[in-house]
Amino acid sequence: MRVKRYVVNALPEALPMIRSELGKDAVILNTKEVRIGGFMGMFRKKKMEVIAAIESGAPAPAAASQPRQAAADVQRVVHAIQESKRQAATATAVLEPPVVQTPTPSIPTAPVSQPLNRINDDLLEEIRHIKLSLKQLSMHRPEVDKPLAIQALYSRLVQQEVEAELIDRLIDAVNEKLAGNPELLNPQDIWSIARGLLNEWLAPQANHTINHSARIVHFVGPTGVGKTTTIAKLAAGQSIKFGRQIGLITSDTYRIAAVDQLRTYANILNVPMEVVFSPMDLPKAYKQLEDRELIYMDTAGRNFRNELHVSEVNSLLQSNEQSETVLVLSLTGKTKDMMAVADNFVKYGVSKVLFTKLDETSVYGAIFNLALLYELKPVFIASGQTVPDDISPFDAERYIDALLGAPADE
Ligand SMILES: Nc1nc2c(ncn2[C@@H]2O[C@H](COP(=O)(O)OP(=O)(O)O)[C@@H](O)[C@H]2O)c(=O)[nH]1
Ligand SMILES: [Mg+2]
Repeated sequence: MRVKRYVVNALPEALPMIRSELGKDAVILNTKEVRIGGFMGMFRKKKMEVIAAIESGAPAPAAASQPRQAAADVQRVVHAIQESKRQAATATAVLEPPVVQTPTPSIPTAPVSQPLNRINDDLLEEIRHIKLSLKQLSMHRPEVDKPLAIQALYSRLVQQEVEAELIDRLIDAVNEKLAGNPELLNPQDIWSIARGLLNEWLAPQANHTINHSARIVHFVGPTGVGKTTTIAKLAAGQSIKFGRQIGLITSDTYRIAAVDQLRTYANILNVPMEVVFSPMDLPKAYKQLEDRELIYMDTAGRNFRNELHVSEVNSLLQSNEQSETVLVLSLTGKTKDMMAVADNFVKYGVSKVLFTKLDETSVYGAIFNLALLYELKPVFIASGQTVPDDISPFDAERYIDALLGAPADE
């Protein structure tokens, strides 16, 4: 058996070295973090030590690898993983009984210094590591055989946190369009094809606003996303610009400050405000505000990834009149969390979403993800703390431009 030690910054770096020096059947026996260099024990660099081995007599490594062989690399490592997995299973005889008794040349015999179980544990741990690295590798280099402009588009969308399935769908659609026009391979053309497709896909969810016929509009969403501030912005806009008779209700009685916050805006705007502590208080509040044309209702932010909280807030949203519920989400939130919250509210028939804090991020994928995957219609985008100015209706074309950014340099 040939054993070699590699010291690298991260495991994926070692894979091509191992492959080219020990061949495709090499296996990783161990990895550990080491610190090297430095001065008097300071400034030492964190590195990873990788021990790889190949059984003597295994096929020699292939000739020097081509520069653009990431896909082939991936294939080989997957093969190595499968072999290692099979070995681990066969050696422990726990996962499945050995079927083939003849030893495969790719699998190293256990070094005498380590007990077999420990090696198997290490191997399994390693496999987990490699799988993760491969996933990351394939996330970032998925289109190795594709033109650079397509790769750049892919990277842009990954960086914008567009969901993987939507990226794949878009890249396929762009490629389909290109099949008839292979000369359109420069970034400008690719970007404009992508822009066209994204606009087309977003169109059913674009150009919507809060229902004009809704007299009561509820705002729901996680804590701190900007519900109260948004209500103040919209109420100010409606009453100052359009002279509409607005009324406010808050059910956010978890925090005294939350009631005071909305009351401050109500006082500034000179509009009446009612506080409700439970669904039973609602009829009285509506009665008090019966002369109002439009009522905005603020609610308490909760952990709405928990469906129980969603059903709880939903019980507050009942009314006999035309009403609508707007889910408020902050663009600074994590896409996965937003999707979990959206999923819960969509079940209760919510179809409008309002995004806040555009000014605090340069990652916009969440809007597209929620529109395409949950059919949520973005109605407004808030982009700052100033009441009433920092809010505007959602503009799909501007949004897609921001999402795609400028075409990559050629
Ligand atoms: N940067 C930025 N901050 C915002 C925006 N909307 C609200 N905020 C701020 O976010 C914080 C929480 O807002 P608030 O309305 O109390 O959130 P709520 O808990 O959902 O009612 C406050 O400091 C707001 O000023 C926005 O669009 N951009
Ligand atoms: Mg609030």
